[in-house]
Amino acid sequence: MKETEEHYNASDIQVLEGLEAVRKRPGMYIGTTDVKGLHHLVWEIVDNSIDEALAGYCDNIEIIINKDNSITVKDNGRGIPVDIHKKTGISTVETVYTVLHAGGKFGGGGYKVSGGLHGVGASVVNALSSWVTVTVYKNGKIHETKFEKGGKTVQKLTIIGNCEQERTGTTVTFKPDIDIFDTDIYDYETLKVRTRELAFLNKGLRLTLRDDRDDEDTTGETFHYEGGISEYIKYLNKNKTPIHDEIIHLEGENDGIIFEVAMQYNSGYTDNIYSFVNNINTHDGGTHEEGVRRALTRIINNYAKKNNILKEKDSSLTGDDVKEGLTMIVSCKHPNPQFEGQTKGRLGNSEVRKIADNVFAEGFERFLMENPDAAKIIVEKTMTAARARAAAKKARELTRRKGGLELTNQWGKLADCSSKNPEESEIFIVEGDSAGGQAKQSRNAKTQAILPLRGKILNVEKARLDRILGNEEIRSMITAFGTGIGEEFNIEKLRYHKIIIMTDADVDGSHIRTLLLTLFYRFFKPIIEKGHVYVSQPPLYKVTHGKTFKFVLTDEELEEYLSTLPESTRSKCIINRNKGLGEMDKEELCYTTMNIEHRTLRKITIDDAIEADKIFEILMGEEVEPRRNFIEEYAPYAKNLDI
Ligand code: 1YM
Repeated sequence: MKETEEHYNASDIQVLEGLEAVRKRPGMYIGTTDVKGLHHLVWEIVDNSIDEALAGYCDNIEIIINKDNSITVKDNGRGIPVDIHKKTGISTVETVYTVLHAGGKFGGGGYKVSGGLHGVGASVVNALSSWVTVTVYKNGKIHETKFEKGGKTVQKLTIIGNCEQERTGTTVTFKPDIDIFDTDIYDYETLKVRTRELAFLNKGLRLTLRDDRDDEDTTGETFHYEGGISEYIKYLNKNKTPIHDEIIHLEGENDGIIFEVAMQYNSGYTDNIYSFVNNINTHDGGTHEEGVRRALTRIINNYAKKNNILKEKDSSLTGDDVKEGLTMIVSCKHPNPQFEGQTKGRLGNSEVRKIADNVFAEGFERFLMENPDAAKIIVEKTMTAARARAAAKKARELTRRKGGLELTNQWGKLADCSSKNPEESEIFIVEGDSAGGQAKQSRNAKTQAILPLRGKILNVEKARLDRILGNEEIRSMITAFGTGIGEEFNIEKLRYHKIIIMTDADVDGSHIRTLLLTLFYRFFKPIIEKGHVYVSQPPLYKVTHGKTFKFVLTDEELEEYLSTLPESTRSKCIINRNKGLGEMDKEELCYTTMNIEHRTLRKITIDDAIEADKIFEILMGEEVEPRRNFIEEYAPYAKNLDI
C-alpha cells in the first residue's frame, strides 16, 4: 500500500478526484443510471472504435455480452497509443481511461466526429465500472492495463505477450458497477437496434453483436451495409409499397462537413424522416434537415411548373405536400456540432443549412431529369397530397360550422371535468357506453373527464386526414383534446395532461388500444413524446376468499399471491377473470382503475420511434404478409389470448 502511495503525484490525485465526481453525479455524464444509462456505457466505448473507423483505420467492431453481463468491445484499429503521455507521465491508454474528457484532446487532431449525447468517453465508463480491462495490440506486442472500483489503476500498462506484427486493435471489457446502476442486465434487442443503426450510418463498417450468456458457441449477428443509408431506406420501406424503384442517394462534402441523404417515396400518407449528426439521432431536426426540406419543396415546385404539371393558376406545393409517403434519412458528419434545445436534439450550426440545400438541390434536380418516369410519379403523388390537404381543410371548416370541432353545450357524450387547469385534468377514453356509464359514476368530477367511444375507431394507417375527420369517434377526441389536428395542431392547447386509454383486458380491448395508439402516433405524436398518453391497467382477476378479496393485475401476480396463502385456504378461493370493465361495480372500477391512489397506469413512450413506426406499419398497414409473420413469431409469447 505504502509503495503505491509513493507513486502518486499531484496529477494522480486530480485524476481520482475527477472520476470521483463522475461517481457522485453520474447523471451529469450519462443522463440516467437506469437501464438506459447502463446501455449508454456500451456506446461510449463503441464510439471510440467508430471514430477510428471514420479516420479510416478500422473496419471491424465486435460487441459481446459476456456471461457475467460484462461487455467486451473489440476493434481492429491502430490501438490506443501506448507511449508515455507527456502531460500525465503515464501511458496514453491509462490517461484516456482515467482523465476526465481526455478522449479527443490527446489524439493530435484526428477526425473525431462520434460521441454520445453527453460527449463523455472512456474515463466515464471506467469511473462507473467495478472493473475494466484494456488490451492494445500494437507493434507486435500485447499490452494490458486494468482498473477496479471506479477507475483505480490496479495494473499499469504491461506487455503480456507477443502478437503478429500486422495485428493492431483495441479490446475493452468492462463490468458496470451495480452500486451505481439500478440494473446490470443488458438487453440484447436494445443493443441490436443501435448496432444495426450504426452499421447503416457508417457504410462498409462491419459490426458484430454476440450474446454469450446462454451459449458461448454462438456466432452472433453481423451488420454490414456497403450501401449505407440507402440500405437503411430499403429496410424502413420493407413493409411499405415504394412508388418508384430507385432509392435516391446524394452525398457531398464541404469544409470537412460530410452530408448525405437517401430517400424513397411509398404509397402511404405519413412521412418517415430521420436525421442524424455524427451518428446521433437529431429528434428535433435542425439546420441539416431544414436545408433538405427547403430544397425538396423548391425543386419539386420548379420541376412541376417547368413541365407544365403545375399550372400558373395553381398554388404552390407546400412542405407538407412533398413529404407525404416520404421515407428519408439525412446524415451529417460534423467536426464541431452545436446541439440545441432542451434535449439537445436539434442541430444548430447555421452553415449546414446551405450545404444541405446545395448538395440536395443539385443532386435531386439531376435525378428528376435523368429519371422522368420516377419524377412523374413523385410529382403526381405530391399533387394528390395537395388536393387532399385542400379537401381536409374544407372538411374541417364544415365540421367547425356544424359545431363539431368546438366544445359546445350540445356536446352529449363527453362528461367533462370541472377543472380548467390542464395540469390536473385527465381524460379517460373508455371502450363502450356501459363502461363509459360506470366510469362517469366512479370518477372524480373535478379532475377526471370521461369520453366513451361507441364503435371501433377508423384505422388511420390506411386513411388520409380528410377521411379521418369524417370519423365521428375521432372528431370527438380531437374536440375534447382541444389541440386541433394537422396543420392546426397546437400542443399548448391540450386540455388534459393525462390522456388515459381504458379498454377491456381482452382481444377487442387491445385492438381498440392499438387503433388509438396508431392515431396518436401518426397525428398527435407530440402528446406521446411529451408523456401525456397512458394506458390504464384494470385488474385481470378478483380473488375472493371468505369475506376478503383482492384484485390482481397479471397472471404472475396471481400466482405470487396464491403462493402466499396456506394450501388449505388456496382451494377455497374463488378466482374471477375480469372480462370487461363494465362487469366491475362502480366502487370496484373506481378503486382499481381510476382512483389516483390505487390504480396502475402505464405511460406510453417512444423509446425508439423508428422501430415503433415499423411495428405500426406491420400491425396496421396495407401488407398482410408481414403481419402474418409478426403474429407467427410473437404468438407464443402472448399470454391471456382470449378468443
Ligand atoms: C474498444 C475501444 O478505444 N479504439 C481506439 C481508440 C483510439 C485510437 C484507436 C487511436 C486514436 C488516435 C491515434 C488519434 C484512441 N486514442 C486516443 C488517444 N476502442 C478504442 N482506437 N491512435 C489511436 O486519435 O490520433 C483516444 S481514443 F487520445 F490516445 F489518442
